[in-house]
Amino acid sequence: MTKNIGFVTSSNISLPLKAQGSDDEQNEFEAGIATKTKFKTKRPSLFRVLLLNDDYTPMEFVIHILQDVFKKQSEDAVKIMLLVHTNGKGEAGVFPYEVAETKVTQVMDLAIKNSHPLKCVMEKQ
Ligand code: TYC
Repeated sequence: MTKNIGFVTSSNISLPLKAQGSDDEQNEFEAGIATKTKFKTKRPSLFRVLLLNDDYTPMEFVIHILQDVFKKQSEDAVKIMLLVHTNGKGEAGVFPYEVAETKVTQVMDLAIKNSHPLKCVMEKQ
């Protein structure tokens, strides 16, 4: 489909410029009216990935998870682990749905493989 987004002017002639657009704009194009489409773009929803505290998972394992899965620097990983330990839960990161889902799966797989009860969940921000 074509739409008019302006005019090319050369001395005394004006030509409509062609671009993608709606039927209305096609008609406007044919009528020689300048229009411009504003395409609506939706930002993807974000999801918080949370680690939950428990009494048995070693602190070192949680720090390792935060570094390996969530790419945290060691000092940040220690801080987050201690926040989870103290408050019961804490944010490991914020991601689009599919990335968050992958991180949760990675954490749960590693926890199970290492026989730790560590839980990881995601929630819409
Ligand atoms: N509470 C655990 C301990 O004292 C440490 C821990 C921290 C476990 C964070 C889980 O998500 C967690 N060993």
